[in-house]
Amino acid sequence: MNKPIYVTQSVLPDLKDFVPYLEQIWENKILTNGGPLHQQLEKELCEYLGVDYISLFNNGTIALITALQALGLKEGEVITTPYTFIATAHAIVWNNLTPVFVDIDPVTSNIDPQAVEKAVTENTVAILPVHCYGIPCEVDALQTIADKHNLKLIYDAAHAFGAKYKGQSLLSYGDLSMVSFHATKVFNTFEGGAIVCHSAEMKHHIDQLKNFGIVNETTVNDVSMNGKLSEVHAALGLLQLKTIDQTLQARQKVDSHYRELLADIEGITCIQRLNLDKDNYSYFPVIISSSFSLSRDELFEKLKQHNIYARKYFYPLMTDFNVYKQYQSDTPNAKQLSEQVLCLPMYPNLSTDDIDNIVRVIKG
Ligand code: T4K
Repeated sequence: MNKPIYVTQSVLPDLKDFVPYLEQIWENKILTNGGPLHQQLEKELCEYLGVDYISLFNNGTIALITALQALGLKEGEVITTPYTFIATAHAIVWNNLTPVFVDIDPVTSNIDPQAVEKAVTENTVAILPVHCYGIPCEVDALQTIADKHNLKLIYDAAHAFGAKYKGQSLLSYGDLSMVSFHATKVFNTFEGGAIVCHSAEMKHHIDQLKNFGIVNETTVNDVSMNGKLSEVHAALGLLQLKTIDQTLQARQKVDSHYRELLADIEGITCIQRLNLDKDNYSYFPVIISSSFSLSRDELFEKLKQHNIYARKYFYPLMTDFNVYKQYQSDTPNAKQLSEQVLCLPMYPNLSTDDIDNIVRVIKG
């Protein structure tokens, strides 16, 4: 491969289409603090996603930290998955809460509700599942457990923008959902993120929390973050939203082309994206099992030699990072998947020729 192919490539609109937005910002002199473009993006996202309330953030991590704070979780255990990006666990610990890592369902790669149920103790205050790769968690089973034990349910839906499940946005489940608009995500605002919630009161509370906890000039109710999204980022979001459906269609083509070419390779399994009403094709994870001629790590290196930069999302497991070793638990499914998974390049502009070449290298 002459040019490097990375695991993803950010989607960007035509620069000339962005200029009028910048001119508007330069004219208004409103750069942040919930300006007109920020408000417009919140409105358009609610319409596009079919959700009632959304609060924009400067990134998904601050949004997730704030989501836990917004639910008043001050101490106790939060049950979560070890098979995720480090930010999921960081959000728990930033809130002085204790992460409890339980195993995943090896088919969906998401937290196993039975393992969650078993891990509930009198100290449990919340469940924090991840819709890994944009594949839905078992939302009904998790909600039942949360209701039964009076727990908060917060979804890390960083990968789930645009996905629909059981007739509604995947972001609409649980008490709160966080989504990421990072450069590497399906919908990006360079950096950015949001919390989806279900009442005007909660949105108001979250909006105060993302603005230092300020209520008015003389009152501050909480010790919280500056989580605001700037007008420039909001402007980009408005522009990206215009082409999001084309973006998703292009991703779908990449996904099906890969599946067609990889179908008959012994030892390589594409993770199934089951039961979605609308998929966003966030990632293209494959499992490299022992019947393949190379190990996962050998294939990773071989692809690299051909200038193809796949990624081991999510290896190491959270509990194998030094900072989380103290929370070690027995999660054999998560361990196995993290040792076998490889996310192949997946982005709308990945050409059919590039996919053919990637698969040719895999086939060796
Ligand atoms: N929860 C979950 C489950 C998450 O996956 C994430 C983020 C979060 C929470 C937190 O949300 P944010 O706070 O990020 O909004 C990336 C991303 O930085 C991170 O957002 C993402 N998950 C994670 C899974 O992946 P890296 O360290 O792998 O990214 P990096 O810089 O190696 O980029 C990968 C490839 O993407 C590059 O090789 C090329 C391409 N790329 C990257 C950047 C930064 C672009 O095309 N343009 C770019 O601007 O973490």
